[in-house]
Amino acid sequence: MARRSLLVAALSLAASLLVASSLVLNAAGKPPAGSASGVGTVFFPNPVADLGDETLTDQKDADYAALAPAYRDKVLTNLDGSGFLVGDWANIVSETGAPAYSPSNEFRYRRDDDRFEQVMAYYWVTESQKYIQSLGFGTTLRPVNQKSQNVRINQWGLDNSFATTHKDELRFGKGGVDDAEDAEVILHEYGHAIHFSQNFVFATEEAGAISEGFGDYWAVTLGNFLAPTPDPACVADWDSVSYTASVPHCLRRVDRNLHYPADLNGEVHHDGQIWSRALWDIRQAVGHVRADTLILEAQFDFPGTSMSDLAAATVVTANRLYGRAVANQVRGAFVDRGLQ
Ligand SMILES: [Ca+2]
Ligand SMILES: [Ca+2]
Ligand SMILES: [Ca+2]
Ligand SMILES: [Zn+2]
Repeated sequence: MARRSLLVAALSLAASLLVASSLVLNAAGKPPAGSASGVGTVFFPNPVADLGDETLTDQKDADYAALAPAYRDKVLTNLDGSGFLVGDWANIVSETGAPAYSPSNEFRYRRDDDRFEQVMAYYWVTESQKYIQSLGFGTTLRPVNQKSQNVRINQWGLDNSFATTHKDELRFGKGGVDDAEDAEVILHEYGHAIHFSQNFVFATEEAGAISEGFGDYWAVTLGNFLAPTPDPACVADWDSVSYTASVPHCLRRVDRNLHYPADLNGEVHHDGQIWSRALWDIRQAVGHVRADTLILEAQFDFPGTSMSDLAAATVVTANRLYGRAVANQVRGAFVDRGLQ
């Protein structure tokens, strides 16, 4: 046994030397950022939507048999080559469990291992930024949150993930289903990070509602681009099994028939559903590439006034980017909500 484990150790040392020597070192002797790809096991976007099974429950973070088909291996890109989940577009820190570490960049864990959520956060944050850049942001258009986003996973008992400007950090808690086990929760929070990076001013309740609505929309637009599911308008199908009784389980939806201003009730997440429905209708009308480009472009430097103000700015942006026909479709979606 001892001889065999020595052999294994020697082989793995040789393998890691091989990996190290294949990296091009820069002047500081460190591998260049974004030099490495790897593989990680993730939910895509979450087990309830992926498997179409509304009976799945948290079961105290157990890795039970019905979840097995929901684990998918995906390529992790833009890693910095350190062996940690750190790279061009995401920097993952965890206060629960060990930090995921793999010199060969293989991050295969299940949900009962706290490192699984770290992989989820790295994958979905990185894919968000890659998608944004694929639309032209950072090349033909201004960059949007084009940096390594800090993410912290902690033991916080409340079921409430949040983005904070103070530390420019996304945080994911562990109430009910661990928040970062649902890609749509990660994407929602990344939506707030997008707003922070765009100098979006959170001056009013309506500005807060727009940000919540945009976060829900971001969860749905990117979730359904990468990982389409049969009920695309349902947000956080998996996280919400812990706190919703009715089926389908959804934290919120982006296709509710709410109107401005009659349906405003002063709660930002609720009111945000007016905004997210408008964005969803724009996406249905003009497709996700044009919708996401014009929506992101219109949000820069929003002074935090009202939903109708940002709706008007979005129509103007649509006209500038794509012409009158698309602008009229965008206006129509806002007219349907009472926002134009
Ligand atoms: Ca977990
Ligand atoms: Ca949760
Ligand atoms: Ca969903
Ligand atoms: Zn939010």
